[in-house]
Amino acid sequence: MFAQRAFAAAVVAGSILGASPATGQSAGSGPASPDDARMEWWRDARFGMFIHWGLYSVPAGEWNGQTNHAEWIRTTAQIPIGTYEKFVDQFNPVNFDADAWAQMAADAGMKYVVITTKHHDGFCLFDSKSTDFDIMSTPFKRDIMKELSEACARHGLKMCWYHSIMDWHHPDYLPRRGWEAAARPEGDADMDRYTKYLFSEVTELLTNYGDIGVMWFDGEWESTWNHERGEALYKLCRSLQPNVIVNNRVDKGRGGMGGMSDDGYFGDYGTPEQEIPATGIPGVDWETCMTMNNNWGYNSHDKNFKSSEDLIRKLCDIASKGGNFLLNIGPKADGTFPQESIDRLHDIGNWMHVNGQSIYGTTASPFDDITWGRCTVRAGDKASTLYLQVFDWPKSGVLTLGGLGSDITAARLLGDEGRAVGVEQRDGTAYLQVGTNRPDPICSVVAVQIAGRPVVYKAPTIEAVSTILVGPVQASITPGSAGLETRYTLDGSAPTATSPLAKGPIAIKDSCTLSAQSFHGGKAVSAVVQQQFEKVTPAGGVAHWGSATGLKVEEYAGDWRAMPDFSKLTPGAPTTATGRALAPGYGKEHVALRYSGYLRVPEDGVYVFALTSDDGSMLKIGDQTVVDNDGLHSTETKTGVAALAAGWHPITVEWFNNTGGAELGLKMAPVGGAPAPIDTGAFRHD
Ligand code: FHN
Repeated sequence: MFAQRAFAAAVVAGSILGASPATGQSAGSGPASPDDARMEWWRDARFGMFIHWGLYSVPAGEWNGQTNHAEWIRTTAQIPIGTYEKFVDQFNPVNFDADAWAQMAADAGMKYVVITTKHHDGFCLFDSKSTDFDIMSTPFKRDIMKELSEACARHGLKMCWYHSIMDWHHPDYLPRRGWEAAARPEGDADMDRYTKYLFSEVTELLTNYGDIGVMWFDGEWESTWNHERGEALYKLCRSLQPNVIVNNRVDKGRGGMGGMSDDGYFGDYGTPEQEIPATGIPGVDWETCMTMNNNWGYNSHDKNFKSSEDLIRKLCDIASKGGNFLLNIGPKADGTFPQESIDRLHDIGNWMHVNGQSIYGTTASPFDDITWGRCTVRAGDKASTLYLQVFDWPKSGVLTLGGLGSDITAARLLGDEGRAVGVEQRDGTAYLQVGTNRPDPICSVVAVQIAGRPVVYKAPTIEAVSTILVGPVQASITPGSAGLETRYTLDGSAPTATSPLAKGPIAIKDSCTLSAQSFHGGKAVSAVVQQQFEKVTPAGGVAHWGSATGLKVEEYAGDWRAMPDFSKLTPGAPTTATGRALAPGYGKEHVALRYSGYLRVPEDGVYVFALTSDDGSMLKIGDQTVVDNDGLHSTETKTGVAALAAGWHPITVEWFNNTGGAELGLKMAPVGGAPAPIDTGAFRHD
């Protein structure tokens, strides 16, 4: 057994219940949006290397004849902790060469490296003062993080740390894995004590290895980690290195593998995993992390590597949506990269050497409907460059770009010695004479210079906090592109060149159809977009609303994958929920709760309700299902609106937890406001 050492105390917040609301400003960030100066290098970088390396590289995915394991092998193969610890004596990466790794990352065009300083198995790849379960207990006895951080500095790469909050080795971490609960009883395990240990490790990582670019947290999804601890950890990182960037997995706001955070949670960017958002997410920083094959950690049997073409086009796709690409390597136990990874890094590097300027420092495409490839932008007030990343080269030799209102001043290929490209523009479409010979079979880039910032013929978007209204609501119309005029009508007719200009919020006072369209030079240049608004009568309250404060809670035992029909079940003895939040505050599994009673609505209006849960949940007010957040999922928030008159309204909140994380929270606000937890005084039951 490896000793955990006494360490400096760190402030740790308390309970799971009563998560205090924070006022978010944009998804993926805490109460204060990330500042541009701190994010600048990361936004410019666009491309980084992820490295998953540790004791799990020794078995290389194989155990007892099974070959489908990887970095999770201690859990997926149910390896007892004492058996797993024996890998420490076998981990001796004699071929590890930090400079070779850094060189391969730099040659591939990557600008930062994120490595697992500690994965879920708890083993530290650095010389930790807080535990002996670290690299110094192996035959290797060298601080790999020290060597790699110095090599990254030599090669102009930002060193970044992955660090797992979840820890299957530390005696104080909870919950235990279900399969080993008997062999590893909880004893006096204490998550506050574990959190201090975690904070001491992070303090070492942000003190002893120079400037660190990103703290990449992971394993935040279990119920023992909460918003208060996430906030404290985020603030610890920033206090140690004010310029460090911290991903959103430090806190509890991440909604599943889609990776983006709800407002009000900490973390400077969203972390979609193994997926690329369908569209760009304007104003939000995000990074897709992805494996080259099927596994993060090394699996010697996993030969299902993505092609270099696929990886290069994914890089273009991600950059064209304004995101970063964190591409993973799973090194072998001897310290070398798999040859398949080396080959792909080499191919990507060759492409980046010619076309990297279409990735670095660019922003998302202003076009929605490019079919032949992708586009990135380097925008400036006086002039901008559109990088047309062409996957499907036109057989005709003429590349067509529709919906461009800007004047093109020049165009050239990034390959083929920068060959100039002839251009014609007619009625918002550009015809680029690229010729039939494409410079690169995977993706050829055409750099198109335009005057000023891009003007693109896109339809405007209509936004409103609610499309049902009791009193006036505000609608806003966002132009489809800078440089366009946006005109609107309220009678359902198509706007004309003399219709009102959309210059700010539009007050909607009655049922109507709002129509909007883009104009350029007095001509309509986009489709008409419309939104119906309906003035409704708010649902009346009830004459009897119960005398006891709080909601009645009935608990049911069962194994569900979706919300059960409670009318067919028998509950345990009812209790009362009086906490500010509805969080059940326990990690019970195979359980359902049904909260019932009455909700006080202060005045007539439309209200938004935000229901957060792991697993499924449902909110009903009166006979209306206001939020349906049902299903087996990690922490997710869904919202719904209801038009309610002042008074008391019947309310039920249903929730179930299958296994793993358990979470339930309900917030509300008048539409347009930030939903906040509901005070107990607003709940009554019979
Ligand atoms: O459980 C981990 C997994 O092993 C890997 O580290 C990925 C990388 O983002 N993160 C977690 C799964 O979401």
